[in-house]
Amino acid sequence: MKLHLHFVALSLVSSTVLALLPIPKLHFDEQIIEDDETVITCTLKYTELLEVNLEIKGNTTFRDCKQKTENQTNNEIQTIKTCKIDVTKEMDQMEFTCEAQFKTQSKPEKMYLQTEPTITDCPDKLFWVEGEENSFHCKATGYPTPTVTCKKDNVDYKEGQNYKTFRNMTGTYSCVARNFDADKKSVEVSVQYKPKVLEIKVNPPLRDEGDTVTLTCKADADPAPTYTWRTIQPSNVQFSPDNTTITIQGLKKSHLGKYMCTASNKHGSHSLEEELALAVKPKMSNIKVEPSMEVLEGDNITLSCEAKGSPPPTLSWVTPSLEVQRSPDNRTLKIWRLQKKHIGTYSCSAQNKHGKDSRTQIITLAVKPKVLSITVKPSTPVAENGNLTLTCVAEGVPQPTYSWHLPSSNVLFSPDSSTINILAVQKAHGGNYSCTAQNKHGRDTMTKRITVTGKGDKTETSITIILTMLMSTSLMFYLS
Ligand SMILES: *[C@@H]1O[C@H](CO)[C@@H](O)[C@H](O)[C@H]1NC(C)=O
Ligand SMILES: *[C@@H]1O[C@H](CO)[C@@H](O)[C@H](O)[C@H]1NC(C)=O
Ligand SMILES: *[C@@H]1O[C@H](CO)[C@@H](O)[C@H](O)[C@H]1NC(C)=O
Ligand SMILES: *[C@@H]1O[C@H](CO)[C@@H](O)[C@H](O)[C@H]1NC(C)=O
Ligand SMILES: *[C@@H]1O[C@H](CO)[C@@H](O)[C@H](O)[C@H]1NC(C)=O
Ligand SMILES: *[C@@H]1O[C@H](CO)[C@@H](O)[C@H](O)[C@H]1NC(C)=O
Ligand SMILES: *[C@@H]1O[C@H](CO)[C@@H](O)[C@H](O)[C@H]1NC(C)=O
Ligand SMILES: CC(=O)N[C@H]1CO[C@H](CO)[C@@H](O)[C@@H]1O
Repeated sequence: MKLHLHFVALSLVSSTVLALLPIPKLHFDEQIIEDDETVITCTLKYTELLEVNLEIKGNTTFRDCKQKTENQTNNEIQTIKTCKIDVTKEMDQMEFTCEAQFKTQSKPEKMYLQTEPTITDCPDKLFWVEGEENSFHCKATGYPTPTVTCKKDNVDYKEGQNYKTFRNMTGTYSCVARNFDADKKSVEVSVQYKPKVLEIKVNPPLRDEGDTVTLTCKADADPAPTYTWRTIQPSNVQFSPDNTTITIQGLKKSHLGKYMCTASNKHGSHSLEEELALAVKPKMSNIKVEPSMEVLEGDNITLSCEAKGSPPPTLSWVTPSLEVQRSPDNRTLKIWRLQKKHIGTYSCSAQNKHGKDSRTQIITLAVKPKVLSITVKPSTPVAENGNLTLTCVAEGVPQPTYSWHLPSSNVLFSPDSSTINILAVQKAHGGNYSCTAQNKHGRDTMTKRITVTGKGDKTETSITIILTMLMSTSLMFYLS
């Protein structure tokens, strides 16, 4: 039982091996005759070319042994070995074998030793140009082949890969070659870029004819750019040694216009244009009112507003009522048939990009004079030699002025002439006193009749003018 099992196992091995390894086969000549020579042939068929050495073995002497290999049509390769023997009587049933000695060989493979990375070819400094594609050229030796990565600000850049360059890539990178070990090197990258003109600064910000004006061009570039200008009057402007600034002494109208600054470096150039214009804050003169700022209802008036400045300021009005007529340029404002709602404060503002100025004007309602009363103290009739005061009260806007028509000129006037004083009234002072109040809008008159009565004699009157100054001399004037 045990033996049987062993046999099965062996046959299993043998059949597996058979599939893998070819077994040579021995052939004898068809007729083998005593004392003659015969050829023993060994063949080996296989699907692949094997380096094989066939050896025919038996207890005799072989001669003329030959081995050849030929390709069969069915893709088999056949190796044939033939040997000759001289047949003797004793050879009957002699056993022969054919032994195949194979020699097979793998493809040649190199043996690699594990070696730590060493950065070999890695420049200390790299100069890149913005917008282009660039890579770190950091080669390293080592086995397994190390990966090389350069890092800045937590961003990794792989060796050999191209990256679009931005100026923020300028800086120090730590390049690491890594397999089972690591090698480090720091690489300085500086990114250059073509110029960009950021601004042309005009100084002073506010400028008028005659001023000294500078235009300064500011550009960002690496390497630093050179500057050139296209100017209005090249003969009349001075360039700074580095061409960043041009100076105009005594600004004239002919200097005004467009100036262009160009900044260039080896990577390109960029230009910016700036308009040189006068720049003057608005300055206004007072609002003019025609014919008058005191108005009567129904009047037609015109308000006008003037402002200087550069660029020419735009004008705007704030009015008590919207029922006004503006000129298209807002310089004048007309009010037709003025009403009470038009009374109030008018303001005109002038504005340009450099500033603002404004003026206000109050429009008041004018009132024609009206004499309200002439009061007499003491009351009439007036006794001779007594003192007499007449006061004229009138209304009107503007305040009216007073004038009198008197029976006698021997009176004293108050400074505004509204009051007259007579000291020691005489008969001649009797008569009609007319007070006239007047302003530019009109006049009004009221008359008061004064009767002087004598002491005892009712018809005779003597007049004494007492020249005593009752009031301060500076406030009074005396009419003789
Ligand atoms: C058989 O063919 C293979 C390729 O098919 C060739 O390399 C080899 O030399 C040939 N051998 C002979 C003996 O012709
Ligand atoms: C660098 O600048 C580019 C473009 O402006 C931007 O896309 C990128 O995120 C920036 N990189 C870093 C690390 O700041
Ligand atoms: C300044 O500009 C002029 C032309 O505008 C040019 O000829 C000159 O070389 C420039 N100078 C410098 C220092 O860039
Ligand atoms: C104002 O103008 C109107 C129209 O022109 C006219 O009829 C009116 O008489 C004018 N008023 C005054 C007070 O001038
Ligand atoms: C005139 O003034 C008004 C406001 O008061 C403003 O809206 C308008 O733009 C001004 N017109 C001009 C030509 O400045
Ligand atoms: C009149 O006024 C004068 C000066 O003030 C005064 O001296 C005199 O007494 C007055 N006469 C009368 C009658 O009041
Ligand atoms: C004074 O006025 C009255 C009427 O207003 C008049 O009758 C009289 O004649 C006038 N007297 C004088 C002296 O003018
Ligand atoms: C193993 C074997 O058979 N050996 C024989 C080989 O042949 C010689 C003579 O030719 C014999 O003596 C051996 O016994």
